Amino acid sequence: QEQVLSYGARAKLSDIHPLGSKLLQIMEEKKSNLCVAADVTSCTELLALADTLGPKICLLKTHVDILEDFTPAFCNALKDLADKHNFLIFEDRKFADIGSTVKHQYEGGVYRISSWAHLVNAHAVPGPGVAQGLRAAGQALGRACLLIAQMSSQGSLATGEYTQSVLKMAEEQSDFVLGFICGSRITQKPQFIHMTPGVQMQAGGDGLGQQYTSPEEVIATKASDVIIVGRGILGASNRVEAAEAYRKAGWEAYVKRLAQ
Ligand code: 5BU
Repeated sequence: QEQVLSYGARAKLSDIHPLGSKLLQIMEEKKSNLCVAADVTSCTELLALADTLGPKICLLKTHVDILEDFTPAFCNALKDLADKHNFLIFEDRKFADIGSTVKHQYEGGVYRISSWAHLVNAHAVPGPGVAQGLRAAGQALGRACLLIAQMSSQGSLATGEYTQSVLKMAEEQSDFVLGFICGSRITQKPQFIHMTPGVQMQAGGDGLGQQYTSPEEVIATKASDVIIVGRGILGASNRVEAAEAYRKAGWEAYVKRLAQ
């Protein structure tokens, strides 16, 4: 029987990435393994979400390129809210090019992602250079990345041997890769943090390929660490109440898994 370590115990592991340790500490302190996917198109609405849901979440996930009124001031405001409510910011950019190009995309352009996002993610398709390019811009800033080992969408090609190769790539660059986007735990190494999108209380999909699994299934059965929830919360009439329901469900599933 495998030993399931608490988030707090994992935060103290000697070979954990400092940002991974920080995230696990936040999760333990706030009793939250909830990441909100803040998929709205206005900066004002996004900041309001960050302020109201901030106390309930460990992580806020953005798609900065869907904002219609992006300004650099928005990034500073978001950073302030992350400090105020003690959560980290994860830009779901899905970098997928050669190292040199992703380095530019990460630190430059209009968004200057490395200056405000604690975490980003990348596809492993280009090979190890994608993480090397990100590391060249992000490591000195204390940033880290997640590799996409599996996707929640129907017919995803990221399965089987591909997923295993992503794991190997992460192990070889664990000074910058602190975990995965995946549907279920892919390694028992407690240093790696597993995050799962495609989460709603009710099973189903969105008609465009998204497939949903419940918080309970994702955390207690699939042994992931973090639930990523967008429309399950954004589509509710009371978003704060919905976020609290997901936080509670995710946390109870974690407590159940710890007791197994
Ligand atoms: P939803 O509204 O809970 O379906 O939103 C899911 C979010 O997670 C959305 O921002 C997606 O871009 C993101 N996502 C995903 O759904 N599946 C994946 O495999 C990856 C990201 Br990687």
